[in-house]
Amino acid sequence: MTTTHDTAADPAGANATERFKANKTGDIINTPPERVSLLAREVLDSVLATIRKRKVTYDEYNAFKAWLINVGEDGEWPLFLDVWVEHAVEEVATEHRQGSQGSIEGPYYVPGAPEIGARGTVPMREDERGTPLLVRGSVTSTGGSPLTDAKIEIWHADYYGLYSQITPEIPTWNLRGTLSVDSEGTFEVRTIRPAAYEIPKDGACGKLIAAAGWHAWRPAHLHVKISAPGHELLTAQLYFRGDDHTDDDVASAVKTELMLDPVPSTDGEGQTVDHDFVLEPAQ
Ligand code: MBD
Ligand code: FE
Repeated sequence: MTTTHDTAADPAGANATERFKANKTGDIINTPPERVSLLAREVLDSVLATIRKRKVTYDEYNAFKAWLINVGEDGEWPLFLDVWVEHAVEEVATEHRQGSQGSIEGPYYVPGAPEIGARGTVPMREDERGTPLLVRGSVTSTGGSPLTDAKIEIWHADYYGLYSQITPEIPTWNLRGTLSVDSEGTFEVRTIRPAAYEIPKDGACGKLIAAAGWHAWRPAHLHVKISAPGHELLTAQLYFRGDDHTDDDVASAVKTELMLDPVPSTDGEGQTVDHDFVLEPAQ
C-alpha cells in the first residue's frame, strides 16, 4: 500500500479491503440503470441539500475531498461503510423476518474457519487472555423444528480487541471456528470474552472521529453466521449486558435481543450463557 499523506494507518483497514476484494463480487452491472440513477440522484441530492442548508465553504469542500482520498489510500472504505452505513442496509434486508434478529457483518469476517463439531472450543493460543465463556443453545426454524444440519461460524476479537488475519502476528484462525449442530440442533462453544473494540484511530476514519469529537468504540461482541439448508443466512452479533458502549456503539449495531447475560459456570472457571437462534425459511 502506498500512502501519499502523512499518517501510517493501522493495517487493519487495508487488510479488510483485501478481504473484501477476495470475498465479494460487489458488481453493479446487474442493477438496472433506472435503479442506479434513482439511488445516485437521491444520495447526491442529500449531499447538495446539506451544502445549501449549511452553506458549506470551499475550505470545507476541499477538506472533504482530501479526506475521501485518504479513506481510499488507507484502505478504509470497508471500515467506513460497515461502521456508519451497513446497519441501515441490514435493517432493510431483514425487516421481513420472524426469526432471530441479525446485525451487521462488519469488515473482519473470513470464510472457512476450522470445524470444531457440535461441542467445541474455538482455536486459541495456549495463554489466550480473557474470561472463559461457554455459549450453548439450539438452532431451530421459525416453526420450531430443530435444524440438525445447521452450521455456526463464530469470530471475534481477543482480550486486546484484536482480530486474527487483520492484525499481524496472531495465529491465522485464532478465535475463529465453525460449529455443526448435533442431531437435536444443539451446540456448545467454548471461547473467551472479547474486549470492547476501538476502531483504528490513525487512519481516515479516525481523522473523522477526532475532527467531529466522536468516540471510536464498539462494545465487546461475538460475530456469528448461522446457516442451514432451505433457510436464510443469519448474520448477527452478540453483546454482553452491562458492558461499556452497549448504548453508544460507533457502528449503531446493538439490539436488545442480541444481549447476553452470562452467569458464573457451575463446572469451574469462567461464565456460561444460553442463547438460541431461530432461522427464517428461505422465500
Ligand atoms: C469491528 O470489529 C466491527 O465488528 C465493525 C462493525 C466495525 C469495525 C470493527
Ligand atoms: Fe467486530
